Amino acid sequence: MKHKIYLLIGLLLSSFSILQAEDGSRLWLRQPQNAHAQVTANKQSPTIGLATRELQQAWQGAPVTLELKKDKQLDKDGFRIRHTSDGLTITSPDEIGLLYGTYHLLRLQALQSNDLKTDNEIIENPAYQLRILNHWDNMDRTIERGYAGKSLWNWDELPNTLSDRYEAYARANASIGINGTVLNNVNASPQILSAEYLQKVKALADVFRPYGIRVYLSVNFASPMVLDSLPTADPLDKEVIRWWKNKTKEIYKLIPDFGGFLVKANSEGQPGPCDFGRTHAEGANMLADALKPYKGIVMWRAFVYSPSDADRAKQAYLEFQPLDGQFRPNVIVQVKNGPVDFQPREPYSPLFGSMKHTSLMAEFQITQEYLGHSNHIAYLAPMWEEFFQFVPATSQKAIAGVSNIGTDANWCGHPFAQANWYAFGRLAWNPQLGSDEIADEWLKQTIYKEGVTDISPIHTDLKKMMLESREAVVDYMMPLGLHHLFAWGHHYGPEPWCKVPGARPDWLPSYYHKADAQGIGFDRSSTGSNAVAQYPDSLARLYNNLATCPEEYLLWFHHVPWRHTMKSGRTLWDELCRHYDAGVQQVKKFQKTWDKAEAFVDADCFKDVQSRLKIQARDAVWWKDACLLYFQQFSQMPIPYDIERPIHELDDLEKVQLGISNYECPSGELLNRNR
Ligand code: BDP
Repeated sequence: MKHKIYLLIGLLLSSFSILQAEDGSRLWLRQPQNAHAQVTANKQSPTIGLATRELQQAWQGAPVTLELKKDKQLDKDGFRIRHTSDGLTITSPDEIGLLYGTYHLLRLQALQSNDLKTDNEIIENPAYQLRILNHWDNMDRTIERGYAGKSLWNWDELPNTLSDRYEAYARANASIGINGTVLNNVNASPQILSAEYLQKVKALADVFRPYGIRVYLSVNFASPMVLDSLPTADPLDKEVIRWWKNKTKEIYKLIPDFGGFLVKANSEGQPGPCDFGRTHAEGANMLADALKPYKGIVMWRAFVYSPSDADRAKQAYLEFQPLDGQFRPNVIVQVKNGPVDFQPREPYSPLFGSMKHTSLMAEFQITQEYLGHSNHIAYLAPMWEEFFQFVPATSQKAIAGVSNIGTDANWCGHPFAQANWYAFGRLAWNPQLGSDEIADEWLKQTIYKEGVTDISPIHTDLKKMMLESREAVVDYMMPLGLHHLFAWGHHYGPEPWCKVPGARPDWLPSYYHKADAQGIGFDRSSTGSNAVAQYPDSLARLYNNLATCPEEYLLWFHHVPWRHTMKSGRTLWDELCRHYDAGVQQVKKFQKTWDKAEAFVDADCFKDVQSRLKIQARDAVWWKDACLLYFQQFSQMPIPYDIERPIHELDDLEKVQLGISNYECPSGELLNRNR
């Protein structure tokens, strides 16, 4: 009898854990934890202990040996997995490499990969040494451009209370090779450097350390003035230099492996060295000197643009390129992937390749500020892959992604948004991995419910949906090189007409689309702002010529007549209409694909994605109608008769007001979701 009760309790508990387990909180780490693998290691340490435990609990195969050993073919984080007479051996020169090797092995197991079956050795080294998440988390736990709940960091409770989520966060990151985290927003509060907060930061760093995650902080350049009332923050001032040296010392005393500082200076109202007549290099170098004794680094952002006459797309280059060669070796200039601002599609930033004597790193945005927040499916690996075609990983040692993580049970809001966190980590490790392969990995590890053995009826379609999703967003929001048509402030819906009295012109969509009776697009050719000249000659020529400019960048580089003949033989106007409509039709197709997935995924996840796709489908129509009806006032041309007609009045769309925490979508419905 007693046994039966235990059995019943056991069953209840296990079914409860299955129920619990399918809320997305386990991310891509859902392997059963009931294995009893035999694991030995030639050294003990907290990190090797983690690797051992992961394998013991989840590895279903032969005994594993963890071998810490120098190996000419392996970088610090690299690893080798080889078959031996008594099982498998994972080798790495560093204990963190053993943990990465462990997660790699477990991933191959989850994917039932053939790599495991062969006797081949696996050798992996990361492409980038520093693979960093940037959190835009504020001290009050709001997240700038965050759509998945509050900040994970509970500053009020730290350092005494440590949420379980901190370790889960570190583990998830380590499992995909991420090895750094900038805890706070680039629009940084000086308070983060106060003695009180540094204790809290230390507590997080202690949790993350065994997982190989180093902590970095965004710093406010005026911190010495705000925290200690210094009269200036001039980087050449002796007191200021001393202040930063002391502050850095204080940090390293608490956190000996602290990574360094991330700085947004003289950008969008943030203080910086230019306030004191100094250059970005002088500002960055002062901090770099303070960090150097501890091997810390400065990541100095090149996201700068001022309300000047110069085309905004040219400004980062104009300001930073002349400083090439002036930065200390431990400064890395952090450049957004495109020259404007994380748009659904941008050409790459011409700063890459033009600063031969400066370390640069790319900044991607994982959070979908400009791609439908956590309401839209937009798998971003194809966008990053596009970037790597122009900017190979070999040219840099670091890469950053602006995180999309928050307190939501599934971490990222939209269940598919997790795939972007995953893809960022995997690409930072190996940019050669295709979007397809990464989508395949993520889907198989994450999305199918337990007990589903045959995914073949749906897997290819789901993968296709992911792979096509970013292009669909481009199509229904901003095709053919259009950019920044977003509504003021929240960057969610369309507002190509937006006028705000007294606003900076470069904060208004008309600055970017320049629609008029003749045509549409920003002339950045040699007859216009000449931004093309910032690119290497061959590309500059390609982009400069209307006839050769790739159509996906056409309206980025050219102001094009409405009746211009496109490659398809259609007019620009017709082509534009077709792109918008294609985007809408794609989302409707995604809805059909997803509905077919019902039997294969958890019921709540199914409903969640289904309802977000409804929002996305409505939003896509809203975008299409808003942009086409607005631009039609200039083109004066009919929307091709074979495509779906608008269902909105332009007047009504112009009245849509989007609030911060909820918004009324054009159907009149009040949506309130992760805004
Ligand atoms: C823009 C965001 C803004 C950020 C800024 C930045 O709208 O919230 O502060 O970038 O990267 O995309 O500094």
